[in-house]
Amino acid sequence: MNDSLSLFSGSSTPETIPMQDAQVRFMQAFYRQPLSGELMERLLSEICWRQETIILWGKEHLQPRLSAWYGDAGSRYTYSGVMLDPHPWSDTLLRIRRDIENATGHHFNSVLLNLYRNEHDSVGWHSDAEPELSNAPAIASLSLGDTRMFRLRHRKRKEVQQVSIALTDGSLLLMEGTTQRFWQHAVMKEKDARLPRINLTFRTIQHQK
Ligand SMILES: O=C(O)CCC(=O)C(=O)O
Ligand SMILES: [Mn+2]
Repeated sequence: MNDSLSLFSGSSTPETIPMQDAQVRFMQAFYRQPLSGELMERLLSEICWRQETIILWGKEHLQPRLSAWYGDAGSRYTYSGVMLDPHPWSDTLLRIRRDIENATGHHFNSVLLNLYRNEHDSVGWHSDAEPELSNAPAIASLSLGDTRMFRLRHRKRKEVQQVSIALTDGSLLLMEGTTQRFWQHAVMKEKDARLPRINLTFRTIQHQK
């Protein structure tokens, strides 16, 4: 098994994470306290959080986290058998989207939010490669609240070292180009206690119905 590579940075300017077959940039201090804390509080109370049931190998499971989908009307999204019609943008989400669009130069028409309530919540290995996204999607991932480790592994080349990035409060991770095609990512359960964390992944749905 590969040792994972940990990358930490105190930088508020984007740094490129050196990875083969992937284009990943990270900005640790995209938002700082107290603004990041205010945004977290607003999202905790404003968002229509739900625990979805997903179907894996024909069996129903409760997702080990809460989630919600917001975006332009018509940006319907299917995720592990869950069909999500978006809620309309809130003022808080529009403000965050504007800041992220200004920083990245990408336009996003939807956002998937995840709430990890404690150390037991997680997301398993996957790529954001649903048919509604383009072949080379840009995905901007904002983290608020407690730090969780974001792990990446190459889908085909086992000899390529895994990457672990500590997604701290206020940090922004941008995945572009071939990242989803060649790499999977996950946020594992933790052994030690964790406070709530919200993650927002801004995406562009291609085929609007
Ligand atoms: O929580 C995270 O940092 C990642 C979430 C994620 O990968 C997803 O929602 O597709
Ligand atoms: Mn993902």
